[in-house]
Amino acid sequence: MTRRLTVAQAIVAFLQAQFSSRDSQEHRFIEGCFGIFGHGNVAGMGQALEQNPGLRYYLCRNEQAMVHTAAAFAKTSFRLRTLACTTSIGPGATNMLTGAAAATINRVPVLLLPGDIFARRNVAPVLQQLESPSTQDISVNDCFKPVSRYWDRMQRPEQLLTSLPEAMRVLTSPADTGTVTLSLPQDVQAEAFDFPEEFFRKRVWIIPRTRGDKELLSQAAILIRHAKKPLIVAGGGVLYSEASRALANFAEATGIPVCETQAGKGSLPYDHPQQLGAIGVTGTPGANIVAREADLVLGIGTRYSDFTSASKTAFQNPAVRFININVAESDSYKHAALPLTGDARAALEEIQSAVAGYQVEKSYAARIATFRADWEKEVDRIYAVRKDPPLSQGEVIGALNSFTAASDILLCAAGSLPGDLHKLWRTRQPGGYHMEYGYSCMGYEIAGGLGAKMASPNREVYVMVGDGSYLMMAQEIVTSLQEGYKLNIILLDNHGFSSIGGLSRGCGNEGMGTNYRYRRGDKYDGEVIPVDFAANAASLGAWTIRAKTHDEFRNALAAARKQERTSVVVVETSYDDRVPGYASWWDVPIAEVSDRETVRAARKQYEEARKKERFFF
Ligand SMILES: Cc1ncc(C[n+]2csc(CCOP(=O)(O)OP(=O)(O)O)c2C)c(N)n1
Ligand SMILES: [Mg+2]
Repeated sequence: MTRRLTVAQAIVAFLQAQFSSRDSQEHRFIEGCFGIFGHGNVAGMGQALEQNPGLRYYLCRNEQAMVHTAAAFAKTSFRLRTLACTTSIGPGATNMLTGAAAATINRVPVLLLPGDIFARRNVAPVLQQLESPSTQDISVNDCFKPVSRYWDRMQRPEQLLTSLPEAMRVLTSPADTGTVTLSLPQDVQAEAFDFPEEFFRKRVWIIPRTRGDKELLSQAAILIRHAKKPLIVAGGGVLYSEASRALANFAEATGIPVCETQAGKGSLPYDHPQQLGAIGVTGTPGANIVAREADLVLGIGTRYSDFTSASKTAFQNPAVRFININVAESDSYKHAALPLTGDARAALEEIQSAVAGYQVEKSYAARIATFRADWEKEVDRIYAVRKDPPLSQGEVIGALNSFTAASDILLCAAGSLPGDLHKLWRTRQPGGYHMEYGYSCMGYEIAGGLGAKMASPNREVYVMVGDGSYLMMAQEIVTSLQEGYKLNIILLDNHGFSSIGGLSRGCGNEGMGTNYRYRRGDKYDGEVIPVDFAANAASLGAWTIRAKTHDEFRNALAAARKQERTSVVVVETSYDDRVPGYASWWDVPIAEVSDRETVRAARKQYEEARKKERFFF
């Protein structure tokens, strides 16, 4: 039995039949397909999607944004589902590159279907085609290779029969997942073929809870039993594995404190007795001091990015050893760790029985409790700041945190907000804190908020976005209105890049190019350029309100919550008022020579700090 379909029709039919399953919970894996049409896909993928609404089509406003939306949808779904994205050839395709990189770096599945130049070539160069004098076997879609975990080009219809299952394997593989790019030449999309009927049969991809090696597990148990100052670093893998309960059980039974990376934040509620909060460059004093002294670090589902490892200065105990629980072997072996390659939940359950009876010493437990209490006081202090307008960012975070419900989702990506939120946000439920900080991509916020809301329509989604990020990509407000998904957007207007301005000054410079001011001669030190963000968002159709004082901000939140459509609260915040860093460091190389004394001084400090960077063998 065969079914005669075009390549595009076959893709649409195949994707509808793919399901994922974990712990016997089944989900349709590809929930729909975003896309912007052009000559590279309108007659192929566009035709197929129009003819077969079983794979729901979503129109967005920008191709980069739709990849962020798909990634946020997948992240909110703990990687058990995602969305596909179709584009025309050329600029439509390459607009997705940034989103592709972000998804791969964050280890979340997205399926990209960019249109491509003619396989048959005779009419080349077509509009928007990249020509190369050395080969005809190249197009702009080759740029996706390094940012995809799987990349393929469909030159013949029957290639789908081997390529689509491979795409699904990668997308549903906890270890390999990321961006999958299937490049679709526009003539091939429209070509018919007799596909075997079984190809379209329902297929369930079981997402395994892989278990680690027994011998390594017993060695890990010995290391834990001998540890005096153990620390758990909870990364995104804890959430993706839905291992929060297992982590809480293990931490409670052993007393081992837990700190969290950006992706892992919310693994435990903020008020859990073993919760030490954020670790690393944007970490809390307790987590960073405990990390510095730890003799055993149990990293769970973490990639140990430089923000977590404080550029390899976080772990200073000369005798420190690592045990890494991770689905990806390349992560579980990091820092010369004892590798427990496998699923976080499965490994935690196994290791808990292997160390039954072990508990940290009372003095260590008491120290953890003190760090926790001190930190809660510090958060209360920052939340309680009351400034005349412009408000401090910390107080805006505090006001929003106390306004939101436990089940709400806070979403953010770039600027000075991620650091402040990592430290200050009191997360109450797994998934309540959604930070894209693998790529920290300006523009992810509103597009990502849409994906989170599509995945969790019953939870309120709060998007915090800086004025810089907003100006880069706000257009998906229109898509949220079109689809009837309400976002609560909080726009913090500090007239520029507070984060990078601070970084520039920290490197001994003056923050050139980080303020939104008029040019005066060589410098941007004229008046602030007035941008009416509320009018801008209103023009896109959002309900908008401006807030200047603390009370106005709280009232605005309450009014925005009552709205049925996407709302934007615009609040002016101080550019210079920053939440401090606590007991950590980040390696940003400073000019080795300069005629500025401030740069030379910063370089001197930098060279000193770098001495703490470690290798682990
Ligand atoms: C796409 C992209 N371009 C550049 C950067 C580098 N960068 C990081 S934060 C930032 C400024 C963000 O400005 P804004 O959103 O206003 O946040 P603020 O720093 O003021 O808190 C820049 C340019 C980035 N992360 N992403
Ligand atoms: Mg800003």
